Amino acid sequence: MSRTEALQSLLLHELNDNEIISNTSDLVFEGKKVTLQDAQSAILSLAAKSMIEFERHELDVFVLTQEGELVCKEGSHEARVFQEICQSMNGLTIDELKSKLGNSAGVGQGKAFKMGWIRKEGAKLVKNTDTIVDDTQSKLQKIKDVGKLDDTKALNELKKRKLIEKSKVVYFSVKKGPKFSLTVEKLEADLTSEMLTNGSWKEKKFKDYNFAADGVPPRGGCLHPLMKVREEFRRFFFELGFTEMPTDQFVEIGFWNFDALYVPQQHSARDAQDTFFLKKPAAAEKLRETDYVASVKNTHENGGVSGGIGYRAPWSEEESKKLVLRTHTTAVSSQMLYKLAKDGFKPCKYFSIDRVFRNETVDATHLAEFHQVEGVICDKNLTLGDLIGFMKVFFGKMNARELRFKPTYNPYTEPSLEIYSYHEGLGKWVEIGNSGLFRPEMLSAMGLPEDVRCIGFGLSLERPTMIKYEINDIRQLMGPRVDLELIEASPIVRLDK
Ligand code: FB9
Repeated sequence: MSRTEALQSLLLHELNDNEIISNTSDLVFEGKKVTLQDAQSAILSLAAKSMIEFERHELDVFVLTQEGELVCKEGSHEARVFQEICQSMNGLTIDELKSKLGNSAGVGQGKAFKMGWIRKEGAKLVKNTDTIVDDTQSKLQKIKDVGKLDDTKALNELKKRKLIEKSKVVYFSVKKGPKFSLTVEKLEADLTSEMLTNGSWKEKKFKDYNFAADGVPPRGGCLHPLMKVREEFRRFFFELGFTEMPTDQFVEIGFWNFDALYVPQQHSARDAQDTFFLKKPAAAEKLRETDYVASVKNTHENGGVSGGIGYRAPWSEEESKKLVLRTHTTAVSSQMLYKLAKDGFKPCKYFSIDRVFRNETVDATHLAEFHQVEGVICDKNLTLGDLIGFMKVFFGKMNARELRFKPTYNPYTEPSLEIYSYHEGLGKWVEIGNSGLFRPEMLSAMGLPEDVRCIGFGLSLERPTMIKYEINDIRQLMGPRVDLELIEASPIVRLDK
């Protein structure tokens, strides 16, 4: 018999003997008063079977504080002071009292004085009466027993002395229900296939179906904070007239991830310690855009028609056919720009926000993958000024107002600028992005008109998300250590607020 069943049978027998139970907390079970929880668990299921009916009652009572319990057990501070003084032959000094009673001495002697139990004689405290009655203790005992005291003055004084405090007592009164019996019928909650096959369901009693019961609330999905911030960025881009690039393919050939972007085949970014190369299949059978491939080869080797001198190194088609996990979504931008050249140039604005993969050592700010946010703007005769101007508009949307630009190097843009903004919350300048004008070597090889200029810029999704959600370890945001509660509880954020 489980504990609840034992409690239920105690209740039923109590009812059987006394018709009603006026206060469940008077019941004793396993030698102790029945707790509210116990009573509740036993009562609810019996009531559900209409074997009993019950009412819940709340009572404001006084309970002893920890100090109250101490005084109740050992006597009031003033009484203990009196006893100490009595035990001493010729009275005690305050310090002697303190050494005997600790901080009870202070409180106690004050009260004992007021009660006229002791008096001062020189430096000594001596008794001023022979016997005392420790009302405080007895009153506390009374309160302990019945939870109340019909002497409000005393109550307020005990409250003031923090020996008692108000508390709420909840208890149930119970009476027999229409289906009262001493034995609790175990009602089946489930009709199992086994009951059906062995026919045992015929003699079983089943719980009534509670069609009103709420089902288990469906654990609705929730957007990961990164996806919430991604929606913010998508909103910004659409508001600025950008078109989203298709980024649903993580695997690219080196040609689009590197060569089309004029990244030299000897560049360290193309080494396995920076890039994830696929093993099976390791390379594409062939490159489709043969003319374009030829002009990329030409440009890498001697500058092609870009006006540049190229890298003066042999360019290998084999190398460019290798399959990689894209290291940046710029691998998609290169394909969109080539398509733009083939379909006939017209001004355009593209953006992408998706995963990129870099073979980096994982630490609090780096994972082997992150989400790149990238924008590309193409039009005739765009300048560095246009780039800087647009960065102010773009980052202005997320309240990054005060921007600073620092020249940097990317293989596919020249000039290139890192963008910094002063972050009030962090109280420091934060690098919030990277940008540049795509190199003519890249654009001319695609066949884009000579006066077309393309601005490119990028940042990560993780950084702004970590700042917005005050997450300082990127592993709390992505990966096996993510705390799902945190994800579910994470509110929608507005980057522009
Ligand atoms: O996100 C970055 N910083 C950042 C962005 C936003 C932000 O909060 C917003 C104001 C509210 C806070 C910080 N960075 C780019 C800067 C640094 O964090 C940098 O250390 C790390 N970078 C990543 C790459 O790390 C290897 C962030 C990632 C990055 C870097 C460059 C590009 C994209 C992502 C790019 C590009 C590009 C350039 C030219 C043409 C096309 C694309």
